[in-house]
Amino acid sequence: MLDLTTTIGNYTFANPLMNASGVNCFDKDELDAMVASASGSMVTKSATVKPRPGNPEPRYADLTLGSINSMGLPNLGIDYYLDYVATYQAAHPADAIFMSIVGTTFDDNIAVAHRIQDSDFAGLTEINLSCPNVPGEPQTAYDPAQTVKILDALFSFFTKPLGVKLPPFFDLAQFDQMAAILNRYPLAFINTMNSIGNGLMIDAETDTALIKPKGGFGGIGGAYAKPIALANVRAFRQRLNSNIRIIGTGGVHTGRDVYELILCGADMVQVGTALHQEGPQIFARLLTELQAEMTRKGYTNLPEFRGALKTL
Ligand code: RRO
Repeated sequence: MLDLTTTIGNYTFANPLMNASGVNCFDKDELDAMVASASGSMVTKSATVKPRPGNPEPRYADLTLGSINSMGLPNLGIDYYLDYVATYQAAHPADAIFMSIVGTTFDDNIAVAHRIQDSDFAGLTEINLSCPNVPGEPQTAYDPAQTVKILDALFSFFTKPLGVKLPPFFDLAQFDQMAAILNRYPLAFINTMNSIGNGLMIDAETDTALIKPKGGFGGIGGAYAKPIALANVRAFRQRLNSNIRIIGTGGVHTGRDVYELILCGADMVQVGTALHQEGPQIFARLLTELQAEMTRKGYTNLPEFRGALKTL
């Protein structure tokens, strides 16, 4: 029997798989489908203080090797998700889940975090510092000073387990700089990475951008993202304090993809584009494939190969 359990802080999960925020987690029906799936946990859609309709459609497109989206943070508001997780916790007291929160301003980030702090939510909170799709708003974590300002403010009052969702970084100096900042805080985890912001895809017949918002610019996910996600997980694992866990997200379509993110140092693994395309039954397939890969390599649990990437 293989042991797929994994931990973040004091929480243990039956397996490392979960959805990426934004996929299959908008409302009760989608979240209930996650509960019914083989995933080890789940996260709710990034929630703002008030509900938001998001950007005009079309705002998502499937691509040959992934997806492009500019959803624009459509969500039902923090109260909706707090209600959902309260009901969930009452029914599943032993099973931890994640709530994702986000603000489009500094004050809103703090306000929405206060709502979680003041609630009975007993799971893990992920603050999204990397939404690429709100017109006029930069991705917070690309601004080190703003990141410090938000984390300073959050940790002045937030006492529940907290992690940050990061955008992809591309330069080793950026990894050094961001890891040095993150290591200053009692973070339970980081989640790397969000979609690759502000890509552009064009319809070959009509020469038109595939999605409507922001002149066609949107976040790229799926197979396009995998090598960048592997590098981000690896680079942060090499730089972060060992007690900061890593959720690896980007380009997971097979059990081998899950295995490789763990090989780079991931403690949990999220599925975005492929979950959107295949539905929550993907988790059972990924678990079967992950177990087959572990058996092929002679491993019986995740710590045996976590971070064990070989280099030449
Ligand atoms: O809602 C979105 O447009 C969105 C968000 Br908040 C995010 O963090 N990442 C993404 O690809 N889309």
